[in-house]
Amino acid sequence: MLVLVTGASSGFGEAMVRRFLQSGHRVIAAARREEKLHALQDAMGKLGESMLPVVLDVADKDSISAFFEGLPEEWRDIDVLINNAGLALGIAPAQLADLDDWETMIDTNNKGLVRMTRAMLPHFVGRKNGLIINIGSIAGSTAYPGANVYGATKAFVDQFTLNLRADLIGTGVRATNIAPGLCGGTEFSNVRFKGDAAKAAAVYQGTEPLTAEDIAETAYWIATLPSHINVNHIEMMPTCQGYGPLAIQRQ
Ligand code: NDP
Ligand code: 8X3
Repeated sequence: MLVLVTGASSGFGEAMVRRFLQSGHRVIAAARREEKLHALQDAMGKLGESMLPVVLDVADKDSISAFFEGLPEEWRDIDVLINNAGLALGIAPAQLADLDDWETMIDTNNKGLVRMTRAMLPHFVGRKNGLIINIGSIAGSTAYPGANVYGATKAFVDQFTLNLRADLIGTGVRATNIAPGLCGGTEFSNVRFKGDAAKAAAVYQGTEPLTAEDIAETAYWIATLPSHINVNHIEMMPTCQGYGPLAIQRQ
């Protein structure tokens, strides 16, 4: 298989690159931080020869065009697109949130994902085969304080995936949304709290969260299922995570 992973420079994306390479597949690893992609390639040793690191900013239309135009011929017959690049910025209530943060999340988690998908679809439909794995979140279905636009971007990812299923019926092209809950060991909370390491670490204190490897294993399982099976949606949480009561303001 040839797999394209966005957001491959850390966290889930990096773990996915490792997982697919370790099982003998080829991977195009895309992200903005080129040096991290090259470090990953070096760390993979001989397997790194099956990895193509490419700079890509999914929030930038021109970067996406340049990415696809620049792919070498032998790296164009992509089987699986994993739309993993994404981020949360801030946890402030909506009335205090930074509008630029909101726009960055929409540009990355939604516009970027949609553009990558639209660019790949003619290829997948033309060859009657292909798989799109989108990385959503439990924040797309469970409201919590401060999730405002981040959660909404992930709800978009879920419904977009299901609507892809509706449009792609009969084409042989599959689509899945993986919606994880609390997952540690990635840069997610460092990015959300803008480099405040103490705040980021507190999120996982006293928990046994999911790991990036858990998500990579799930993506790998979906990608290696027989082609007549489409997993529409998977929601996964660590055992230590559950649901709380709805908030009620009492007089
Ligand atoms: P990380 O911050 O570790 O990884 C995010 C990746 O996305 C990085 O490789 C980053 O690379 C890349 N990225 C961010 N913006 C862009 C952009 N504009 N263009 C291209 N790449 C970009 O976080 P995670 O691995 O935890 O998160 C991966 C995905 O999983 C995200 O979509 C996140 O919302 C989702 N998720 C995370 C959960 C968690 O608890 N960790 C739970 C549920 C979902 P670079 O900066 O080099 O571009
Ligand atoms: C990341 C999981 O619960 O922080 O999408 O929103 S959560």
